[in-house]
Amino acid sequence: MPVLSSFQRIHKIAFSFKQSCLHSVVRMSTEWESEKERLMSLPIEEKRKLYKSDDYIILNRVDTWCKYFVENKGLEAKNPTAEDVTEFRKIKIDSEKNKELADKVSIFKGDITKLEVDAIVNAANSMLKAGGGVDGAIHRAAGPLLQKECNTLGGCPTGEARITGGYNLPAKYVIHTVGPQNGSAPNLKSCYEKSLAYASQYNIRSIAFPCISTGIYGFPNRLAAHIALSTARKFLENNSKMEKIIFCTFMPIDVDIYETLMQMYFPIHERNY
Ligand code: AR6
Repeated sequence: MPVLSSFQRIHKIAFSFKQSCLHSVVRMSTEWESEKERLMSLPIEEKRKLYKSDDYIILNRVDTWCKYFVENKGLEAKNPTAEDVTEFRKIKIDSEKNKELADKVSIFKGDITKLEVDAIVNAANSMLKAGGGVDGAIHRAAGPLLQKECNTLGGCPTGEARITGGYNLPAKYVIHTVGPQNGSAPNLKSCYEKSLAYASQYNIRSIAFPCISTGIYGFPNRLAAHIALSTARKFLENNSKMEKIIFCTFMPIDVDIYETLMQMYFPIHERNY
């Protein structure tokens, strides 16, 4: 056995320490990467066994806006205010597409983590660290590997979006977007645009949005709904591959606002506003 000098011994210890650090970094990143890859290729029946709860909701159990409108009598009596009409008139809609698009949007009342869609959007913070509200619910349902993947992304600025796997969620992907805390309408619009911009690259045909920024970040609910609906309307007019955009309303106030404003942005009957 060769006799090592003290310099060689120190060098050897330092080398093996470096190797073990490298190994643990590689092992940590491999854990979420390989699980993400495995889940993406699992047959749906196998994947369903991993969901945290059995009460997941498949896409065609979420009524289209058209069906919702017909089945919920009395929605027509919900009239927009004069300010709603002014806000709505800021975009020009292609009314030829009204009928087609009314089948491509939905209001869903409840927990976004239950939806088996291609992507759900998370109202995240700029550090992409699990917080409260919908963010907390998504991280709890997805499991700890979601945070591990988020940790590799280097955060996300306000108005931007980042995409990760959905892990134990019924949704294939989570798109994390950071809403404004100062009421900035352009930043909120950008959250919706940047989230939708992932659709073509990741072949996302169905996506569900919570009411971004309207909880802890305090954005006014009604203006937030106008921004969500107008951005979704313009996106759908120009992207025929998107099959379903779901507006996930969790609070009664948002249900009421969306039921009113959807009638302008996605009219079922021709009405001029
Ligand atoms: N499913 C759908 N919507 C939900 C759920 C759920 N399970 N839980 C809450 N909401 P918020 P923000 C609704 O506060 O305002 C976090 O700590 C909620 O009722 O979740 O963008 C992040 O880490 C409201 O309508 O998001 C950030 O620090 C909407 O989701 C910060 O909060 C958004 O409320 C982001 O604040």
